Amino acid sequence: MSTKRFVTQLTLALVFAAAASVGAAQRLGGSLKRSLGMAPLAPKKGGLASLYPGDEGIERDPRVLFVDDFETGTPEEIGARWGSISRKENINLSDDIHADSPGYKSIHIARNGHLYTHTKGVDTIYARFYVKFHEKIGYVHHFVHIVADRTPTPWPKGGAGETPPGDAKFSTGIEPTGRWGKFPPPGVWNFYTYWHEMKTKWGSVFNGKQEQIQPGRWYCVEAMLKANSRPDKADGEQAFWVDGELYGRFRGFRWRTTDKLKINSFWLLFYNTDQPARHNKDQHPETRVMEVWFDDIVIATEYIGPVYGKPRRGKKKATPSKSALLTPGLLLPEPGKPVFSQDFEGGAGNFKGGRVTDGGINGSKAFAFPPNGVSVWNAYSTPVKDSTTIRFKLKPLCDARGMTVMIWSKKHKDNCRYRIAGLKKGQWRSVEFRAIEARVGWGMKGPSLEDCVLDNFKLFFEGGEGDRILLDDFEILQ
Ligand SMILES: [Ca+2]
Repeated sequence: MSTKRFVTQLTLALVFAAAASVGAAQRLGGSLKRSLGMAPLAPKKGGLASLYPGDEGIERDPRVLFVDDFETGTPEEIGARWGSISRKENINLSDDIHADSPGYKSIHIARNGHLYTHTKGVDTIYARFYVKFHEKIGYVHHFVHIVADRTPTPWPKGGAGETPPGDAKFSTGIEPTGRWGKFPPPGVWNFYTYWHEMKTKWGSVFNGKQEQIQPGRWYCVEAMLKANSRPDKADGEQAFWVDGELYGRFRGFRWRTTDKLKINSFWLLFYNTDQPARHNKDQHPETRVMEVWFDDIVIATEYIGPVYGKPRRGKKKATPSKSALLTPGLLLPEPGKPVFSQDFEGGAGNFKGGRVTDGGINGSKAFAFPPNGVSVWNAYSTPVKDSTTIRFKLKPLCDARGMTVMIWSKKHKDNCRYRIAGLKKGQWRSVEFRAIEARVGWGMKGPSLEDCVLDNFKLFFEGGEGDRILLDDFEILQ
């Protein structure tokens, strides 16, 4: 067994699990050798960057989705426009820049941290970034990711060791790997990929050209992810370049089962644990300095290539982009009109399994229910669309941390489930999710509520006989 990996993140705490066999690592699609004989993915004279010397004005090209050169704002302001920053205390601006830098500053991350953002949803994405590892870098656990997420949230979601449903998510990481000690740190580049047809639940590895990454040297890295053109066609791809040279191209993927699933998220991640040192048999992990610099990020629908030439006046400052999630309705339709609401002020209505009590939100009434749950039937009926949203508030009066939502689907003749984690005794928690996030099966691996009718709802939890949870402000939005 070896270290491969993926990411789970609950709110801002990174929680990783790891494992997957080397033997299981797949190498799908054409080999690098074969791919070099094919029509080039990138034009000879360079990509979009060659049209904008020094990247000047590249953010105004209609093919460009997102730009940040880290010349504007504090880490906090950068995090606000990206949508999510973690371990802000580990992130600062630096005057360490690459030789072709059209600006003055880069962003520096020590130990652990991330910036996470969203672009409008597309079928093909290219993400170019400059990166430098500290001269004393060790082995890195997780690195930069591109994600297609049907129901995007500002923060990265969990997913370690879980095969994502084909209509909900796929992702690929461009990461340095020591390949189990074969290369000194940080190793060589590879793709680390999660999608519904991966062969192990720990994702799949795709190796490109095995060229040692030199610590202390700046590189221009670009990763491409192209969705399959039709749900039944295995013509998806991924590829990556280092300093403008194609290092790996992999084809033949059926990344998704619906074209409603678009590529829309970019995760500038630097995640470290002591695990990769163990897996790569690093004899001196204590001497390692886990620090990285990034700069000149451009995300587009076409090949970008390294910075080309100089800006007109020697240096420039881009107008940095902001997360597409900050524009309501751009990535996912906003929740529609309420079709049902219940605040328990006038009694329990159709809610069964518990009783109305005091202790609701702001001195109001709430509904207290035991472990075997609360359910509601014959109170509403609405066809499930992408916008269909379920909202409510919960407060455990006991030690229950998690809760399961169960919704019966006539179409699937089965229950769809949705899990709520991280509840805290005595604290109200607002829950909101899309009906299409609920899926058949205990592991939520089956079909979702898409195209079903939402007309019932049940909530239950594990606990003792006297345990109660309060429910308030229940709402279904179209
Ligand atoms: Ca810069």
